[in-house]
Amino acid sequence: MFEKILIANRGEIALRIQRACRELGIKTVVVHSQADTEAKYVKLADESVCIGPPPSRDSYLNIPSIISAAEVTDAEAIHPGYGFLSENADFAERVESSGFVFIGPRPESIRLMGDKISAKEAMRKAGVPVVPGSEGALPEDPKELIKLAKSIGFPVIVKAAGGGGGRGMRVVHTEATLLHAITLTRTEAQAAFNNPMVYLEKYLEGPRHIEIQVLADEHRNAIYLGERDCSMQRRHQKVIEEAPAPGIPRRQIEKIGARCADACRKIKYRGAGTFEFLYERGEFFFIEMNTRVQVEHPVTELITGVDIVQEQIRVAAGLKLAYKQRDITIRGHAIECRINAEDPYKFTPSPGRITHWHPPGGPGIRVDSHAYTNYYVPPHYDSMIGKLIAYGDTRDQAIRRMRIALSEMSVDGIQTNLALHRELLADARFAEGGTSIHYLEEKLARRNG
Ligand code: MV4
Repeated sequence: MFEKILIANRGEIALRIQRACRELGIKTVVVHSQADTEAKYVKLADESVCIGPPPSRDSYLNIPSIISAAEVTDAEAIHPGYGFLSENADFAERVESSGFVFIGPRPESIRLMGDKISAKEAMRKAGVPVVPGSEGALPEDPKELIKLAKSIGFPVIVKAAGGGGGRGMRVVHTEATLLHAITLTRTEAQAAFNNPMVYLEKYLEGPRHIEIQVLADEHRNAIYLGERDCSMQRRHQKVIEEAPAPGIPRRQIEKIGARCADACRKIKYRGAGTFEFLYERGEFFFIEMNTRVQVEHPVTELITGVDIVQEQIRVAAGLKLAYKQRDITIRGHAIECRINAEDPYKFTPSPGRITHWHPPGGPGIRVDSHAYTNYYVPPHYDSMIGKLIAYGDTRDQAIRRMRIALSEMSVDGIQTNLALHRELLADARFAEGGTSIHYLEEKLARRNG
């Protein structure tokens, strides 16, 4: 096992990774920008290195500075967290060629999944059901494009191979608008991702976003840790996640989960990963794979008892997963509310000093946050300041515990989305479970007239 790990991230996930390291007896180095120098989670680390000015580009995305920090502190491995450099194959490669271990998949796996066309192709070949659509990149010939779209059936969606997470896509309802949409998406994709490749899919109009968590080691072991329902989102930002997904038969999860684990073995995947699916009319359709630990990993940890970050570290060190599939049982229900520093109506960031931070507690409550009274939320980064996670024997109990937690919690000095969470936890359709990816935006539109 490693003696010392460098954490190339900030905020709650930097603290989460520190906690995993500490439990494994590993020393930690945190790199930070000038905007995060005073944060308590930085002081909690065994060592810290300032790697640059506040803008991410100059600090958390600065590859040479991060590698130098690992060199001067004698760290053996680098954990990238989520966001920033976590899914940058070039970074993973530079980490390894500099003699450090990248805590994540091999660079080839990151690259394979980073290109959404090759990811889909690999998954289709590995027996994972994918959204119907074009096989590979689109041809140039307009006649062929129209023929292809017609064979898929309108509405279709044009997606950029270099996109993902909602970037670089366009829905097309009619033949008349198809060619222009493809041209536009190609141009945008070239500008945004330096890759003009686009592909076509059948557009699913009211799906749920269900994802499967997997873990794999270098000894041909791969397991799935059940699913998460991440349908409650606004503008591709998840707001509430939960596990298990309400109303989906267990045997169907077991079938798709086994396919995902199998695919991991086939592509020789290593580390934690998430298979993203759209779920509509009782069917799963693969769209993308994420090759990092995700924000919402705690709901899976609570229903399985597996520490996902510790497993990431174990498998990166070349050890076997601590679990076989038969060791994994799903117990209870967990819900996560993402707490953001933002305007409750306009959803614009609301950075500033937290004059009063009162987190909730009690049975079944977990708070993953680096915030505290007097913490200054810097304006340079994501507005998420923490996650409130409730666990219960049943979904009903998790909801009741979350409602209580939200009523106890208070944050002063900045604006937050706590009121939105209180509203959603009181929503009748949320209480039923199984809302589509459009539910929250439709609810907000109704509320605002
Ligand atoms: C889709 C889709 C409907 N049909 N693909 C958006 C994020 C990216 N990961 C894929 N996305 C979508 N792909 C087909 N064929 C609808 C979305 C989508 C979405 C997906 C997951 C979560 C939230 C979403 C919000 C809007 C659109």
